[in-house]
Amino acid sequence: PFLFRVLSHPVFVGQETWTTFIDDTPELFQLVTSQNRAQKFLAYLGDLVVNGSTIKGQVGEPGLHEEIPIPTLVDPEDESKTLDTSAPCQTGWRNIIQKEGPEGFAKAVRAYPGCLIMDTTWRDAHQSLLATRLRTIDMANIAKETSHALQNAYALECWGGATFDVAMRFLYEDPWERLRTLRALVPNIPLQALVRGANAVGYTSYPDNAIYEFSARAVENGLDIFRVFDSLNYIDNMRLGIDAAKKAGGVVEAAICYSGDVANPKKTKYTLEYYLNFAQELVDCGIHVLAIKDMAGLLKPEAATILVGALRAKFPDMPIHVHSHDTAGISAASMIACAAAGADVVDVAIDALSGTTAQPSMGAVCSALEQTNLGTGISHKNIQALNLYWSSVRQLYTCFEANVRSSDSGVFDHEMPGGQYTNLMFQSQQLGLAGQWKEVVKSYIDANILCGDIVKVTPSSKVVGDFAQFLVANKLSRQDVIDQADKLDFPNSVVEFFQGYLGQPVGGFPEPLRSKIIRDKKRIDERPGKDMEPYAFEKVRKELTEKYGTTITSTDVLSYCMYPKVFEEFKEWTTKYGDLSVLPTRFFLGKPKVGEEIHIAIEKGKTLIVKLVAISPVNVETGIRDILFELNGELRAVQVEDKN
Ligand code: 3PY
Ligand code: ZN
Repeated sequence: PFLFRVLSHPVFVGQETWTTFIDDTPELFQLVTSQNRAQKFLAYLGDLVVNGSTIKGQVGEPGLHEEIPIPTLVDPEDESKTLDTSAPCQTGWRNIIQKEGPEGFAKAVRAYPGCLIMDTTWRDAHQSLLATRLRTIDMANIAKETSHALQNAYALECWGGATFDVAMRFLYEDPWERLRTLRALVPNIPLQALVRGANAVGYTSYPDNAIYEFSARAVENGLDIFRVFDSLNYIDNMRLGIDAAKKAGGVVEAAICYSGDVANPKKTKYTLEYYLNFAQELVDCGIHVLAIKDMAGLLKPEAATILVGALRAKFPDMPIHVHSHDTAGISAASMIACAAAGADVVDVAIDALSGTTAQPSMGAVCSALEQTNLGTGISHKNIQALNLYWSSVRQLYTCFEANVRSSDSGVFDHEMPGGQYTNLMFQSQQLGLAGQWKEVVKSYIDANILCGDIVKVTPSSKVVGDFAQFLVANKLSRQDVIDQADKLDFPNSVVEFFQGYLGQPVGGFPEPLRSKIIRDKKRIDERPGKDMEPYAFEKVRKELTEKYGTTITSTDVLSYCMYPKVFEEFKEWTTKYGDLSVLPTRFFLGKPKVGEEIHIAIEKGKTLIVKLVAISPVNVETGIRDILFELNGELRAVQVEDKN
């Protein structure tokens, strides 16, 4: 077939045989010597064509192989008219941040008569459903329309959490570039990030100056709102994250991570009183917004009414923003209860990326609130229009679906955060062991009890997850651990947690278990990053510049500071293939077909058109295939080793 296709291609008409035309037309086969950008794209595409995608976590091909049409929006003032979305919308809540600063913004949010929404589609929704694999291009393609449709949104959550790590590690994208891209396309809606307090966007403590530098650069690159949390609700870690975000000029949303059930008198650790006291400590830090971060989706409507009602009464001027997950299937009802109890903002995700372990559906929550006096100011028709786009995107990313198909009220018992639930479920499905999930759940509950019933969210949730897997693998019961704690070889993350490397858990560490687990290792009973040496940004920048050339930016140094190894691999990849973030996802993850055209918008007004022309048979001696492309009408070839 190769011979036939090549020879029937117009350029080759007249060539006699496959074996001579390479010799006769060497200019067509200048193999990957030129290191220009286009050639790097071809190198990637050639590899993809021959060997398939190497993106980690991908199972199979993308489920959609057509271009996704961009929907038309209606004018919310007169829905019979269409809206011009050729340029981003310029008006929205960000104008208030820009004019009146974070305090003015907080006042305006508090004074808003309805309930606002934050859209989590660009961060938590795909982190919870699609292993955080959503690429920048699929957000950017709908960003202008989003700036119009969600003009009245409080914020778009688009950064932080696991997206920073995953963008670099698995998608080979620069997370800072993502922020800049989205900022340019959405000038009017505040952009929000989830930051892990003293852990920023990592899993461990960093030196204080790294947290300050990170926050300052985030604002400089377009971020408006920081949702700061600590995975143990440890106030000393929180103070650092809050102060850094504040000094950077951001809106500081400090989050209470929600565990237990305030409506259940039998749950005595995380009580209403506990939350009110913790909230007071946060408010005393001079925050702008108070968030309730229900990372597992435990907050039932009655508890929501109690908690939000009490916070509202205690802090009448403080905007309250609530976040939940729909794992049990109750979160839309809870968000409506929160709004009724006085919350100013609730989190939702576009319908197609909502539900189960993600946030409740935007269309559902907005429609329900519209029938009350707490309307969100978002047009239902336009939500539907955006959703059309996102239902196609969800299909495109089927290769990262974890197949969590239903609600699971078991979450009220095991309390796994949304993203972790999907992750662990996926792993146990991959292992193919029937009953494995039940084991994981039981051990997760046991591990949490052994840790002292802690707040579970990244990174403390990882400790409990690792501990649970350790229990499953070694067939250990809770009692076994207690009996053998001084001899067992615990996972590193568990030992470090007990040492105090994440901070101090609510109520302290369980003893004597702590002492038995950490033995003679260091014991930390204060903020773990407190005495860390400042990060040597300038020195590192010089070293990286020497290693990679002159293009090391201050944000590169931060990426390296948070994730040194991941950054190095990212640089290696981009040296080889260039910046592939502009490659449409169906050609980043899936093989193009012969004859198919790929449009790559490399910069404004500059599009490369690549067409796969032919794939040669494998050379049995070298194991190499020649892949022939047309690049803007000119033939180019690349050689690829067939690894199959
Ligand atoms: C994260 O830290 O990534 C989270 O989403 C916590 O919920
Ligand atoms: Zn979440």
